[in-house]
Amino acid sequence: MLRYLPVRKINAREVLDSRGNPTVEVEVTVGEGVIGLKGYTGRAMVPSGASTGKFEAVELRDREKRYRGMGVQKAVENVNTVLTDVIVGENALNQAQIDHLLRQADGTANKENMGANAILGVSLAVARASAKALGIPLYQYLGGCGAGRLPVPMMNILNGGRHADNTVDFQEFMIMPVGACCFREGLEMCTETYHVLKKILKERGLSTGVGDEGGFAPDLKDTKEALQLLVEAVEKAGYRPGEQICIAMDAASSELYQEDRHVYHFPGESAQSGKTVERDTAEMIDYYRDLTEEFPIVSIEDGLYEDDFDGWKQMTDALGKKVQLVGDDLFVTNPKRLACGIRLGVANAILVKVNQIGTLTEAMEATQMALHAGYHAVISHRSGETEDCFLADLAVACNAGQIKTGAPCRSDRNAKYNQLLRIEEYLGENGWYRSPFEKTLENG
Ligand code: 2PG
Ligand code: MG
Repeated sequence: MLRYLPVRKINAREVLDSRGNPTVEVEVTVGEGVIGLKGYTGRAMVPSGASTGKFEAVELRDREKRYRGMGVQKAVENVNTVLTDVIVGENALNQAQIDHLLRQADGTANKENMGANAILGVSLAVARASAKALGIPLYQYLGGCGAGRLPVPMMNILNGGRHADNTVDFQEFMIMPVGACCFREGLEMCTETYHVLKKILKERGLSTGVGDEGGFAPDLKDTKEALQLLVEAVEKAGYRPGEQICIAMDAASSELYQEDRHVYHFPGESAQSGKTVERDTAEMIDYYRDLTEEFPIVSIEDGLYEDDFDGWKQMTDALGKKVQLVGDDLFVTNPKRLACGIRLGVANAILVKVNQIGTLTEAMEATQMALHAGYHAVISHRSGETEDCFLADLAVACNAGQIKTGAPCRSDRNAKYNQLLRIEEYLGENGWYRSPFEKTLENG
């Protein structure tokens, strides 16, 4: 049995992400020199957000002239010097210890010294190299023989907020193929709907240009118009809304929140209607109730401000039995913030983004904590992505049941869907796909 798989070499470089911003890529070589083993190299690339939560681990940027301050040469250097010194010689099979050492080398709670982008690159590449050395797929290395649940996609086909330059205030309008028999069929259903939506927009003279995550970004009157378009596209694609395909939204409401006045300002809706549109916490909750009564919405992410645990509690009490309430900026994949939310009965699901917390171990801990507490977990991309599809394997490894990774458009998004198609094929009869809302929907 292979017990010791030493890390031999680490090399980081600056590459580009899907938005044309620099990001960190790390290669880790393990095993060289151990009798009977050759060297195996694992590579990982780090994603990057736009609507970043204020409690996220720190993404280190150079803030120099090149790349308009967005360079990551300091993070790259941190990997190639300090982090390499700490990790070379360590056992790659002990991911928890690797991640512990990385955090220790940084020494801060939010990873601001080394940069979470530097730390995460090493953490993920170590896992990839280990899986390679063992000759097993990444999802199996991470999740063991119990890993087999293909996630239901939460597919963002209409973009707004910080991800597009249109008048749609909420950030993401997504479709979920809950009635599909398997992942492959779910992907098919969503992709057909996506193309139908494009046709509808075109016929109405609306823009078919896409936002950062590949969803369309037309100028619309308000949220209801976006939801109506989704329902229409689902129907015209030949599916039953609310039964075969449901709707999920990411309000990303921290972006709309005015801290000084405790209200949510809707700039697009205001511009379209010619009067200022603002909603306070109670009005936001009423608004969501109204929307969920009118449309087949099963999930709302970041419905309220990232630090308003009281408001979140009210929203959970009001809507939590009927709708999945996902904490993204609220929990920032941080086991400590999630534990607090679980204790208070706040939200009922977590969005898991590996770069929000900065190590694989902590991201997996947050996912397991959520699932054990009866919360849902959605494994998620960032709006700035790369061709790396680590999160597809992670979703299956954790049996999370849901993945959020954009529209079926742009290779950075499709890389994840394509990897899930492969995994479903590898798993064969050991793979399974089921709606995360089965019980909720049955119980009404
Ligand atoms: C979100 C994400 C991903 P960003 O808010 O959920 O869709 O966006 O990566 O910009 O934070
Ligand atoms: Mg979000």
